[in-house]
Amino acid sequence: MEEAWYSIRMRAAEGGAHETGGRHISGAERLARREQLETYAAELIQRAFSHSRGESDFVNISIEKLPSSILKIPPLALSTESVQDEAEGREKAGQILKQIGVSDPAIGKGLALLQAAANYRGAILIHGETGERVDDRGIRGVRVSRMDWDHDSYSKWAEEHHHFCSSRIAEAIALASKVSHSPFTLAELCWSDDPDYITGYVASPQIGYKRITHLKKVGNSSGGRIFFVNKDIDLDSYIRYLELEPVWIGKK
Ligand code: WAQ
Ligand code: MG
Repeated sequence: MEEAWYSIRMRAAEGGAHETGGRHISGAERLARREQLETYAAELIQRAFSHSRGESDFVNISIEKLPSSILKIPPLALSTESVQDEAEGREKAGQILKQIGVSDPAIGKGLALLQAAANYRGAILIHGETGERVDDRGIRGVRVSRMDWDHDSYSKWAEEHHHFCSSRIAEAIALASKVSHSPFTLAELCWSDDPDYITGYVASPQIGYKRITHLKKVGNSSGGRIFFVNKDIDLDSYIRYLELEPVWIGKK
């Protein structure tokens, strides 16, 4: 019998659980073998309690066994745009999104939403043409889950990209690669909600994972993710893919 894979996820908040109004502190998702679960759970607990956004007093860890066949998709290609400050960075992000085909109103809306977002644990989905929000998840957003790097592929990738080997970057590329793989995604815009991390990115199938060195000021706890979707979107199947479809990132 083939050995099973499990999805293990963590979400942590301060001031109570997310669902009772707690402030989102940290979250993470991994795929693991049965014998790795204890180690991963310990790492995730450690992460929940040592975060720059605050002191968690609610932590939820969930584990689910997955079906045996798991889709494998390649990582987006990485590149970096160096900018002087967040004004230049946001201008640059806007230019890149426009080039991908996102409309001016949708770009404006996306930037404004992220600037004001301080407590989302998931992404905000907006229409790439009208700029209207298309999901109904309120301040929770849509959490992309059940993805991880294939271990051998990650080791190779890390050798080729040794300046970029942090777990933060690895996780962001995994997420962006899964999101971009959907035909309903036009582009993604992200910067962290962690006050000490100011580099963000724009991603799409055509431009890959494009890092932008400043998208906010140090000390600012606003941030999040915007998925710009195209006009053919089937919302239910898109959200089902993002939340539920297990995906490995790596070379086939
Ligand atoms: N699904 C949907 N949205 C998510 C997920 C997820 N699995 N994980 C995080 N988010 C949203 C949520 O609103 C978070 O508050 C926000 O994104 C930021 O998450 O140098 O560190 O983990 O190349 O703080 C990108 C640049 C760093 C890395 C992004 O995001 C680089 C980052 P964080
Ligand atoms: Mg964060």
